[in-house]
Amino acid sequence: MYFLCRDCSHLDEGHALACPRCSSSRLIFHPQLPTLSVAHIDCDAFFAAIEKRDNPDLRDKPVIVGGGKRGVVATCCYIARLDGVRSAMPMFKALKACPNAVVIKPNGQKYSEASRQIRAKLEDMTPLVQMVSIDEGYIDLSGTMRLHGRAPASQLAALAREIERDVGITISIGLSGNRFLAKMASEMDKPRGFAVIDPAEAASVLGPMPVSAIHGVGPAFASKLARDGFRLISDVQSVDQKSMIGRYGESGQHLWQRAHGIDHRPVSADRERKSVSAERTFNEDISSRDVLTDRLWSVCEETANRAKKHGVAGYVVTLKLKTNTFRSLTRSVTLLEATQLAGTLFRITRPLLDKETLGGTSYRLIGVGISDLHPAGADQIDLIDPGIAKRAAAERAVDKARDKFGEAAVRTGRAMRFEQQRRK
Ligand code: TTP
Ligand code: MG
Repeated sequence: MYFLCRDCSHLDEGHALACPRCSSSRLIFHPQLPTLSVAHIDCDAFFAAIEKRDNPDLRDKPVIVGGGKRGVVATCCYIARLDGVRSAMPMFKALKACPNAVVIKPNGQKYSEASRQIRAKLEDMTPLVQMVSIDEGYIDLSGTMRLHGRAPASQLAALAREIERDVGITISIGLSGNRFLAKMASEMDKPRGFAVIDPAEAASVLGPMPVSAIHGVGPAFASKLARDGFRLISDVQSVDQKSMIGRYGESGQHLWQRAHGIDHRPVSADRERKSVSAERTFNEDISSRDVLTDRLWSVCEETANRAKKHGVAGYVVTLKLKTNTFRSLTRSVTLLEATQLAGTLFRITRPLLDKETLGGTSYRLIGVGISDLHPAGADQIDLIDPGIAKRAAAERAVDKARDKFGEAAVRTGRAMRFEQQRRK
């Protein structure tokens, strides 16, 4: 057994109760501490933590960060979470659950600055850093032992202390051998956590968790799995890979692999291109859901075309809207497999748009983007809809025809309706 002291980074063999160097009792134990090198870092209650840092009076109070009375909760501190407040909850509901919460409007500039500071600290350790959102990222510290004179686990403990000291907020760290397991680990011990999963123990650690704990398994797929008897990850582990492929195609294969802790995605520091997107500002503000849905389709096609041109696919799909009062909002969904297909982008973003058009708000801009980019594989499959393989083939056939005969060679019904409206 090995232990790591989170207060002085000392890593040694044994079963100490307190650190022999600094007497701290903040120790973690794991036999693979000296060897594992892929980590996921996620800030705790990020926006709320920054607000507490900047106003110490808020320290012991429940804090919610979000927009006005009609808005939603962006995040809240862990004190407010005790009352059941959660991200994306309507503000009126959050205030009902936690009436004495202090509500603060988001200050994007401050959060971006903290995010930049954190990224810089990670990049001081290795260039293999991949930030996937404003407050989380992956780092692959393989081969850095000699350069830094200590194991990745020790470097990460030091990183957490440095971020507390210099940025003024806490992070949670998950250490493992691949991205998926590192992310699962970082969620296990939040806040101010440090958890380790050795890929060899993945099956037993993941087994008791619900299938929905696997990133990319959305509510629709989870309920389909439940109907088929797959509620826990151990249910997926109990069948062989072939039968999962038989039931759900490539989606079944990916699910089976994740259930066994397998993830071949590398931590890729793609510094050149972080995202691909397309957006459109309207001549007149639009509140009709149907019209917005048509515009959504055309930005999905444009984004997909750009992604195909660059040969990339993205794991995160983002819908962007700007209201007639210039309020910007973004909604993101993470997929289990990267996509570059317009059909998938549309299926993912349409329900997000539907939610935002419930109140009859007028919008002046719509956009769709993909991020967490990777080189596109031959076939991008996502778990939400196993029928994707057929549609992917159809979409590629359309692309081929367009390459050969020009853009107008193949037009979807939706795009034609859009053009007819524009002509009118
Ligand atoms: P998260 O990392 O999902 O949440 P968090 O950092 O607030 O809390 P946790 O300790 O559980 O990691 O998201 C990072 C920030 O992104 C969050 O502070 C606010 C913002 N955000 C939104 O604006 N809307 C959302 O729906 C979510 C989930 C996050
Ligand atoms: Mg976070």
